[in-house]
Amino acid sequence: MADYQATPEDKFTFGLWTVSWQGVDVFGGAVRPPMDPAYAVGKIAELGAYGVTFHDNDVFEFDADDAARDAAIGSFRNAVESHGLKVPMVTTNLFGHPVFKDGGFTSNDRRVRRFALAKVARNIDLAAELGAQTYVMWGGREGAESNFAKNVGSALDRYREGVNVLCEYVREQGYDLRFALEPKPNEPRGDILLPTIGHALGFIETLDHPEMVGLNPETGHEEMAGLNFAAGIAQALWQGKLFHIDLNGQHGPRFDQDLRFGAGNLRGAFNLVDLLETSGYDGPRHFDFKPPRTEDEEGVWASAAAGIRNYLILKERSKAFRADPEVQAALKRSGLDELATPTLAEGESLATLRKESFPIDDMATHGFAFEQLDQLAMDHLLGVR
Ligand SMILES: [Mn+2]
Repeated sequence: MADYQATPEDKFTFGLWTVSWQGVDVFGGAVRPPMDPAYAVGKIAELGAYGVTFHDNDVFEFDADDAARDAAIGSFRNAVESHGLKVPMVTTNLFGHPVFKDGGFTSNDRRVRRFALAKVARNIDLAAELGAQTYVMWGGREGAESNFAKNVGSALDRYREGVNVLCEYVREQGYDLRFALEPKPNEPRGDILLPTIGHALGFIETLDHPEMVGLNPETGHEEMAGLNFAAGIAQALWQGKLFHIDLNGQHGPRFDQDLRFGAGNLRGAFNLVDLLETSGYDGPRHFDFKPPRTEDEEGVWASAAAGIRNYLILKERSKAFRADPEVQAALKRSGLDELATPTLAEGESLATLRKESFPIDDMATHGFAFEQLDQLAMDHLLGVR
């Protein structure tokens, strides 16, 4: 049995907020003590990770003065450097403090919107200083509980204004940084703006610099909306917009479970790893999960290690699936290569098709053998082939 040990080349990264989550939820308080960021960085490095990511207020308090902020960043930075980790992505907490109760970029209170943009800009400077290339925007509070509370058109105008202003700032500063929007349908708001991959892709095309903005989709967020995550990721890749990805586990449409990657929808996880590993995606494999409140610190690290382990197992299963001659024959029988062939040949037009005589009976009775193909995938996933 392989040991599924990660190396930095696997590009696994962890949010600082994942392993240091104290378990505060809507029904209960903290179940675990605070975790020093520098300590968390060391433990993440031990897992064989490539890097660590953070929200500004994972490292320093919302109301930290300059001296406290600098000291906290210095301690975090020392830990990152001494363990040879990277900081490929940084993000902003625009959801925790009461001022953000109606959102950051789209709060009905203009003062809050102005404050939010200033907060992000300051943290973008830090992200650039630490060498991050992706800046994630999760607008968890950008939304409403009731429709009359928010004019969606105006809110999207303000969202776009905010992203445009920040893109302009990055260009002015000459930072090598792209933005990645993270869709989520609900929670903490009743309804969140840009709720799915598709909504966010549509929004990006309206920006001043759409080339600077892509996506950071999260497994659980798409599955909360009842969507097929791997299929959404495939479209994001097709549009050149998969800038980053949040891996975790979810059991269908319900509250955001943030389970370790591989828990919940295992078939979906297999489809996703197979897609990422065969698509040429070379960005971080970023874990954004919450070790359940039942776990002590040992359980936290077991949960973190298991996400990596599950990814590597599924990667191995995907390789075996793709290398199996029976699978290759099944893919051909199912017409995958034919789908990759343009519908019209060079020089043909609709007029060609309108003159063509089609074998309707044969087309109607032709079976696609998708079930045989899918069972081969199941056999590989279950390890019986
Ligand atoms: Mn989540």
